[in-house]
Amino acid sequence: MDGCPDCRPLASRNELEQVLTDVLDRTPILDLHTHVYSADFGDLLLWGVDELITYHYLIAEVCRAPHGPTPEQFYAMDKSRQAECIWQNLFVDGSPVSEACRGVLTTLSALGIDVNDGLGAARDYFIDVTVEQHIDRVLQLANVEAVVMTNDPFDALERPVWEADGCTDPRFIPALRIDGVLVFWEQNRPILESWGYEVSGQPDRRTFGEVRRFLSDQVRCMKPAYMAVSLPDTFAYPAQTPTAALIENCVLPVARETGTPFAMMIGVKRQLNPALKLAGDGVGKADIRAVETMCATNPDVRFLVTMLSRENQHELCVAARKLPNLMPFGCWWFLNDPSLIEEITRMRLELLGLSMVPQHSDARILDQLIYKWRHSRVVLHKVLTDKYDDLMATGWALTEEAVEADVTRLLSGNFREFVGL
Ligand code: FIX
Ligand code: ZN
Repeated sequence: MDGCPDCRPLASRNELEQVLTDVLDRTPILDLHTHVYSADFGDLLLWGVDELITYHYLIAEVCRAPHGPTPEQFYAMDKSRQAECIWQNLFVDGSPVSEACRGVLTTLSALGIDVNDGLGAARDYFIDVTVEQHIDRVLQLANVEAVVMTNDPFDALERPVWEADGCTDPRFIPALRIDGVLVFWEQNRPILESWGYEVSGQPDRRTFGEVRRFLSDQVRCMKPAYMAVSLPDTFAYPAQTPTAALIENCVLPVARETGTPFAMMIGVKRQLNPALKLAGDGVGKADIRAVETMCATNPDVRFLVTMLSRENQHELCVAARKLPNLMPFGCWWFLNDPSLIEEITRMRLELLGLSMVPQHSDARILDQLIYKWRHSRVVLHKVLTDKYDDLMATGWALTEEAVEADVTRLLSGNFREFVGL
């Protein structure tokens, strides 16, 4: 270890804290689930201050404000007026202490905007900014080397992009989103038929073959890191449902044949309040047996799983201890808050060590990558400091080199290795 500064054991908690700050800041992230797009996808890529402020998390919050609008009143406004309404109700009429409000401020500050100068000043910043410049600046400020998109083959705005040159920016990695088949089968089956896939109403052997052909065609076209679906809290597997039948007869065979992992995001209580539209979904505790059974009976398929309910987190960790083809990931949606990220990350490190992916951003607006990762890095720092301090207390010689290797695994390496990137 002589002469190698990174190989010398760290001498104290103070030194550990400094090393962790430095390593977490400089280690680039591969963000494994987002709703952002490369510039190839045009208006599908949301960016800028009005999009940032009208994020659906803040729509739900403004409709609770003492003098806030009803959902109907809010959605009757144009985007600019919506942003002003949110700014007035959540940032002026009260302190913006919620995670989603704080995120707006973290992002604007990082861009060099004085958040005390109001919405107008923030808008002025964006007047001369191009989307290409902003992509470069946001990824650099967030230290994100690549993001995985959410690519829906049924999205009318996306399809022309894939029929042309597809995604040309290697920093944006495709993911094939298949809710359109697994969750909205009845609605989309006629569309599949119109594209030349002979799919009947009831999923039967012929239909399964044609759905497999559709999925394989999409995998060939997009070259996705994984196939993904968001499933309700009531999801059951195995089960006598179209979703379970399509997973068993179509998704899993294609995952096996193409070597494409399957990502499940489980626990949404869809449209708890339909008036809130995209902001109207809730959360429910799901049945971990669906995950356990699917992973246990398909050991040759790799599964990325995140669950929306806080109450599912411990059993997901225990299931992952038993099933090496199960990779838990992220603190999703209503769990993406410092107190819950801390609880879940501590639990995962204690039960799974480094064999998990602690976080994803789920960013819907490009700018959010800045705050979602700055906030998560702070919590990761807090948890890793305690865990490494406990390790050092045993006499273990912890080096900066080891910390670097661990943090790289957590922020990109585990995902890359699991999906074969
Ligand atoms: O299904 C999903 O990908 C969810 O993440 C989204 O539907 C959700 O609206 C979201 O953005 C949560 O953060
Ligand atoms: Zn998402």
